[in-house]
Amino acid sequence: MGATSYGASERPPRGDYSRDGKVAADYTCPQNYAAYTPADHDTYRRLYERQTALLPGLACDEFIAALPSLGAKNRIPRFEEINDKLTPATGWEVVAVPGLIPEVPFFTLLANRKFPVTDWIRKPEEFEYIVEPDVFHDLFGHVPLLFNPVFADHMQAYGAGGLKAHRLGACEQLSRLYWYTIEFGLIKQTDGLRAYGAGILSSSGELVHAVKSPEPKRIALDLLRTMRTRYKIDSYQQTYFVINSFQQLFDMTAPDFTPLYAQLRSLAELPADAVLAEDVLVVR
Ligand code: HBI
Ligand code: FE
Repeated sequence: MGATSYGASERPPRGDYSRDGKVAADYTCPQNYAAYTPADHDTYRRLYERQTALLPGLACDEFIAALPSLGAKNRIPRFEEINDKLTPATGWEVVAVPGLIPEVPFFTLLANRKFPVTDWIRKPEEFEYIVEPDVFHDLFGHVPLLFNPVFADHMQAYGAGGLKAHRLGACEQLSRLYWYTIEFGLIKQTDGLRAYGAGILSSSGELVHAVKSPEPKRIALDLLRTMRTRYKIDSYQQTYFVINSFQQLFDMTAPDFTPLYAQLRSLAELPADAVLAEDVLVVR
């Protein structure tokens, strides 16, 4: 492959990676707060307002409980304002990056409890959909659950696991686990299915689709099954994987994955809409 991979695609990412020499070796940079226009702050306000109206009955309880810790609703928050609360809570720190960054720097930041947040925001005409993560996706989608101690520990373990996967040449498999949990995961609550994945929680259309639509398959999370399953980056998921709790996700992913990567080498990859006889289907 050769080309640095940025998330799920090889094309050079959007964003200014030079920043007049202010991008550090670990890809972090100062949040360019002065660069935000009134339209940028208004885009954030409108996205935040629309998304929070959708959350009841669709977002998991832990997310709804933690969201107010994100702070400002009617403007893009300053990252240090969030860190004033986040770091004492779970030791995590939001750090600004110019956009998608290569896998090893990404995993290294997570392993050190630093969550990379793209600091630019989509243009008003991209209000409905944007392919690459912007500040709204990263802050609104990912940061609230970093206030949850069990999820925060899982994210740090994921980063450490990512560095090991890189050494073993298993990043593609592990990125599927990331995709189907941290980005597009569902959780079963006593009062029904809810979303915890950032890609779902930050999308108006997919939040309803993932939790309520009869179309997609919903399968109990199984590490081998999930890491075999390819995903799409520019359409709603055809399959969602479901956990019973964050503790279950943490416990399932705590052991060393080396034996799993060995098993995966003899198991065929699966299309995003595959259904296997052994799948434990979850009903809405
Ligand atoms: N970079 N900034 C940023 N944010 C991500 O979510 C991200 C990334 N680089 C790589 C990546 N995600 C995925 O490929 C992970 O599976 C590694
Ligand atoms: Fe994301």
